[in-house]
Amino acid sequence: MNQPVMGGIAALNAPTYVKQRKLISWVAEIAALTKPDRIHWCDGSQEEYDRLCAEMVAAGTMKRLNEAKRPNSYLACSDPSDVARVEDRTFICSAKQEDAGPTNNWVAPAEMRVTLNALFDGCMRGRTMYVVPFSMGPLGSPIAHIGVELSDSPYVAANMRIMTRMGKAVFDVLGAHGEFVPCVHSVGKPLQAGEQDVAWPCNPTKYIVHYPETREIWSFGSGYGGNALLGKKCFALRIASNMGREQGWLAEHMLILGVESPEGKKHYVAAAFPSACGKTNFSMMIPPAAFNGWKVTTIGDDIAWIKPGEDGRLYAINPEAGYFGVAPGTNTATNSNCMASLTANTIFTNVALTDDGDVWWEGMTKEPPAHAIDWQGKDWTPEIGKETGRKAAHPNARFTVAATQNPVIDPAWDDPAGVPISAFIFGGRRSTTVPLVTEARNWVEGVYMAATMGSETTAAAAGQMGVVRRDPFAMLPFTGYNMSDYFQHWLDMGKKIAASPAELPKIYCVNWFRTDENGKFVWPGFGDNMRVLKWMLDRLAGTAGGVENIFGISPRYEDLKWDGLAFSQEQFNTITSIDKAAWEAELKLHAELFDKLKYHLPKELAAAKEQLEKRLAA
Ligand code: O2Y
Ligand code: MN
Repeated sequence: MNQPVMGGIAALNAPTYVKQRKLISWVAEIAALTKPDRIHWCDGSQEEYDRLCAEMVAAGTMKRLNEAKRPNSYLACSDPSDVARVEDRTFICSAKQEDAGPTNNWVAPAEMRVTLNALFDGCMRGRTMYVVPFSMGPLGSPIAHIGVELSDSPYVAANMRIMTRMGKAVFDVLGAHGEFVPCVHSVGKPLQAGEQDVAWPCNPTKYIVHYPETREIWSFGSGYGGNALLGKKCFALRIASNMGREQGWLAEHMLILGVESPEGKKHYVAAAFPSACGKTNFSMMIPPAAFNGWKVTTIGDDIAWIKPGEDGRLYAINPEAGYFGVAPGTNTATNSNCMASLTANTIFTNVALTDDGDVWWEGMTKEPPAHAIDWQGKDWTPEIGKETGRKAAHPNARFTVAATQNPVIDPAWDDPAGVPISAFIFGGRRSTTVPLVTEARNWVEGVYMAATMGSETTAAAAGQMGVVRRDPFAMLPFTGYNMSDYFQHWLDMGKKIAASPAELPKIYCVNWFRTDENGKFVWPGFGDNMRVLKWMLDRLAGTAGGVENIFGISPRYEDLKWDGLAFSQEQFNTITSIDKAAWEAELKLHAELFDKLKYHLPKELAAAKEQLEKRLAA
C-alpha cells in the first residue's frame, strides 16, 4: 500500500497479474498528471476493504457502528456542500453539441480537456491513488462491460467494492487486450506537506464529465454517490447508453424484478421510475397476505442493461452488485426486505448516529430516538427537530449494501445470460391526470407513453415542489446523447424484435400517486402494487380483461384481485378516471416537450400524439 515516492513520482507498482500494457500506461499517465504520493491497486479482498475502512475511521471520515447492533458497518458524514448528484455540473462533451442534445449540458471536448487538465494537475498530491478495476455485470457475461476507476478517495474504493464486482478477477477477464472504460476521479483537495486532512475532502468546483466518443469519464470535486462512484450513473447509464445505441442494446434507469405465480409461472419485468419514486421498494416488494404463493424477487433496484438474445428476446442484467439506496422513509412497513438487508456489512452515509452507536433516519421508526448526533455532527432531539425543522438525517442520506444481503434476491440475479424481459413498466409521481395503470396497444404507443412521462418534484430534489417535470423514460439526467435519438433507438429496437421470432415485451404506464380532494394518496401502494403486477401478468397470459381508453387499455374494477383489501369501486374510479380537460392540458405539455426535442424527433411519436389528440377530441 505504501510505495515509496521516487523523485516526486509515486512508484507505479503494477501487480504482475495485470497483463494489459495500455491500462498500465494509462495509470502512469494519470499519475503523472495528478501526482499522488502513493498508488494502490485494489484486489477487492475482504482484508483490503477492512483496512480501507479502518484507515477511514482513523482519519475521521467514518465511524464504526456498535458491533453488537450493526456488525461490520460504518457511518460516513459528508461535507454539507457535497450531498447529492450535481446535475448542473454534469456534462456530455460530444464532438457535436446536437449529439448531446437540449437535455444535457455540453462543452466542446477540447475546451473541457483544457479546463480539466488544469484542475487535475497535481490534484492528488499528498494522497493515495486507488486503481479500482470493476465489472458492471457478472464477470465475463456477454452483457457485462469493464471499467477502471482511478480515485483518490478510499470511500470510493470501499463503496465500489460493494456496488460492483471489484478486484483482481477483473484483470483476468480484461486480459492483455480487453476493453475498459477509463474513469478518473478526484475529490479535488490536494494536501500540502504536513497539512492536516479534513474528514470529507471535496472542492466547491465540481465537474462530472463524459466524453461519449472516447468513452471516458472524468469527475472532479465531489466524493458523493453518483458523482464519485463512477460505475453507476456515469458509466452504467450515460456512457452505456451511447454504447447501447451503437451496439444495439439498452442501458436503462430500471429495476428488474422476478414475479412467480403459485403455479410456478415466472416472468421478469423491468420498471423505470424517476429518482425518489420508490424503485428500491418496488423491486423488493412483499405481496399482500391474500396473494398466498406469489413471490417477488429482485434482480436489480436501479439500472438494467438489456440485450437481444439469439432467440430475439430481450435479456437483462443488473450491472451493479449492490444498492445505494435512499435511507429516509425506509422502514419495516415500506420495505422490510431492505431493512433486513441493512442489518450488517453496510456503509451508511449522512444518517444520524444514535447514543448506542447505531443509525437512525426520519421514518425509520415511529418513535424517534430521544437524542442523536445528526448527519452534520450536531446534537439532535425530536424537540430540536420540531423547533428548527433540522433533520437528523439528510433527505438524500444513503446506504451502500451488497445485493447478496437482500433476502429476496432472485436466484438468477448473477446469471451471465441475464433474464428474459416480459414487460416494461414506466411510472411517475402524478397527483392527477395519469391513471393507475395503462397497457400500450403497441410498441410505438408504449414508447410515446415513456417519452412523455412526467413526475412531480419532491423535497429530495432542489427547486420548487410539486411541479411536473418531464422525465422521458426516467432518463432525463442519464441519457448520454440526444434524447430524440434515444427515442429513435427504442423504436428501432422494437422493429428489430418484431422482425425476430420473439414476442415484443408489453409496455405499461403506472401511477401510484393519485390523490383525493384532501391531497391524500388513494392507492395504498407498496405490497398492494402486486395487484397491478398480477393484472399485467394475466394480460400477458391473455386471461385478464380491460377496456380501451384514449391512450391504451386499463383494467376495470373487476379485472383486479381485491382479496384482503377494502378498496371501493368509487376509490378505483378516483385513480383511474381520465379527465378530458386535464388531458388537453397534458397534451399541451407534451407539445412543449416535443418542441424542445424537435431536432431528430421521430415522426412516429409526432404521429402518435396526433392520434391521441384525435381520440381525445372525438
Ligand atoms: O445523490 C446521489 O448521488 C445518489 S442518486 C441515486 C442513487 C441511487 C439510485 N438512484 C439514484 C438517482 O438519482 O436516480
Ligand atoms: Mn436511480
